[in-house]
Amino acid sequence: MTKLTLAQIRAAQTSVPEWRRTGQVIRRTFAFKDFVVAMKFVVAVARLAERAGHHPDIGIRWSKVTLALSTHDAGGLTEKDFALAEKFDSLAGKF
Ligand code: H2B
Repeated sequence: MTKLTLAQIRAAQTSVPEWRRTGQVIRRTFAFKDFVVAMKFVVAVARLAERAGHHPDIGIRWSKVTLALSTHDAGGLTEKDFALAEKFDSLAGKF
């Protein structure tokens, strides 16, 4: 996986507008009804991440889950991060 250029990152960001970028990391906070639903989402995120072989950093604060993506192996953002961000967006719609 090769690191995306800034122009490529900006183009990729248009497909995941709810994700905010800070440097070489993209992040989105998802809000749920309560802690139990948030945890169910986290388990589904874990399954998806294992299948993809790519794993987000996960922050849990009661009913809110923050996912952060970056490709450590490449030292920056890659297509993998944006592909996974899109999958997490559609996954969240099911909760
Ligand atoms: N997840 C993320 N977010 N970045 C990586 O660089 C990464 C990963 N590398 N999951 C993977 C695992 C790698 O270490 C293994 C060997 O596939």
